[in-house]
Amino acid sequence: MTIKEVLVPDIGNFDSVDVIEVLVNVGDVVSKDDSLVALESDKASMHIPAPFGGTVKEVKVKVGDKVSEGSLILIVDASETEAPAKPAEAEKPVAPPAPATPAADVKVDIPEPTRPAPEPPKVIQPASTPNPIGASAIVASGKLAHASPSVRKFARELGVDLALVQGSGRKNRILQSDVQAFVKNELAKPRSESMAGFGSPSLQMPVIDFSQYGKIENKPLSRIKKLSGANLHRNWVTAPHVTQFDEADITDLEDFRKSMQSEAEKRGVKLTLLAFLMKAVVNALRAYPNFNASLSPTGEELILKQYYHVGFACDTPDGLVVPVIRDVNQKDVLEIARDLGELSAKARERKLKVEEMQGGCFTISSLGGIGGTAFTPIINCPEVAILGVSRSSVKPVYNSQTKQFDPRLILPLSLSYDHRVIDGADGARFTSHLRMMLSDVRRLLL
Ligand code: CAO
Repeated sequence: MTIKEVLVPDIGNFDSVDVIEVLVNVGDVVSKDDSLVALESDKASMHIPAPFGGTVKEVKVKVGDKVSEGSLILIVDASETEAPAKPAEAEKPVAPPAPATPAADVKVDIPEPTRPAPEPPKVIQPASTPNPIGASAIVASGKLAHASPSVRKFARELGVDLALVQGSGRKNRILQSDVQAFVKNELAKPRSESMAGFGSPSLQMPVIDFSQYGKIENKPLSRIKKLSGANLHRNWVTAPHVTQFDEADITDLEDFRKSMQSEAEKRGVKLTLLAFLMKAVVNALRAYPNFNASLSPTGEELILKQYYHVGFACDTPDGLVVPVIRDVNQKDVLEIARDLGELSAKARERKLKVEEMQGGCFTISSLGGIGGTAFTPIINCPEVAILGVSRSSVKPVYNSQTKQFDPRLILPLSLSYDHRVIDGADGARFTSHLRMMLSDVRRLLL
């Protein structure tokens, strides 16, 4: 039997340092460089590695003891085990070289000054960050965690931000078991948010040289097209869309609009159907507040808005923009029409300010001036619904009183909604409400 003592090596200028973890027990077989105890002073924490392999015969320290250079830690029988030294850990932090300690042949392993961790990169976290153990686990908080180097390494391997882990050790020190419990807990959480990105299409389009089939020309996308393209794609992938189609009889409304036209022109305003649609939409939003809402970032709450800012898709030579008319509920149709004219002119002249495109609750996309019978508009997230309007046309509508078909002006409506927030029944109720408002101009102007 070769009995050897393991002493605390030169640990710099530290004296009376706390033993915060004892990592071995009597009877354990240790290899050279295995961590034996963890020490912590006010300024640093460090592990004491085994200077040689052997079997632990006695443990001379316990958690809470204070030790200094030369303090006896263990008695080890070094005769039976000639375990080879483990290769150095790849991720061991770089430590200042410890002075030699001939007396006990022990070196300081990882003197780690308790300095703040390097500033983590700021994460602008999209709601759909894919992360198998929950987004919170990988977002570095920048808080300093109280943990030993080995626990830090363990946490790094799992991608866990230690600042989010509650320590159960002395002085709230984070132990390996705390990290394991944290990961287990994260895995048990509902994955709605963390999995949001997993269903997104990740397949790349094949790269094709179209010139092999004929003459081509490359035309760069405008800045607006690139921006709106990315947003449209995100919205399409994130929100499960359903489109409800309906038709509104706008015969009387159109008569009224035309009768108002000359008066509007005197005021320098072009009174189009869109102004009336805005009024009808706000009325429907009041009746169905879930449409005037956004999902909270956690996906667990609905943020109901008590203001009524309505955006409208505007076709410009550079691409699609969505100016927002504020407080539509407080404006009459002529005021709305004036705003519409001014904002769409600004949009086409590229003079829209950023704030004039922000804060919308709901969007209307009207292709009525161009044509088409129906389409599926893409929701302008984080709004939860959008109304598409196609070209009105005269259709025969059966009149049950006269038992005849009457020619009526019918407006096609296409309401896309986020099915996470709105059920099909409410989608149909919303368009029915719109239809009712638009077919009776008196209600609309109330
Ligand atoms: N049915 C029939 N005619 C309609 C109509 C409808 N639903 N809506 C508008 N019109 C008529 C108007 O009355 C007007 O006729 P007159 O010139 O004879 O008076 C004409 O179409 C043009 O209207 P407009 O476009 O000037 O005015 P608007 O208020 O209807 O629309 C705006 C304004 C900014 C929404 C529109 O110009 C526009 O840009 N539309 C495109 C929106 C778009 O691209 N959406 C797609 C988004 S998804 O990619």
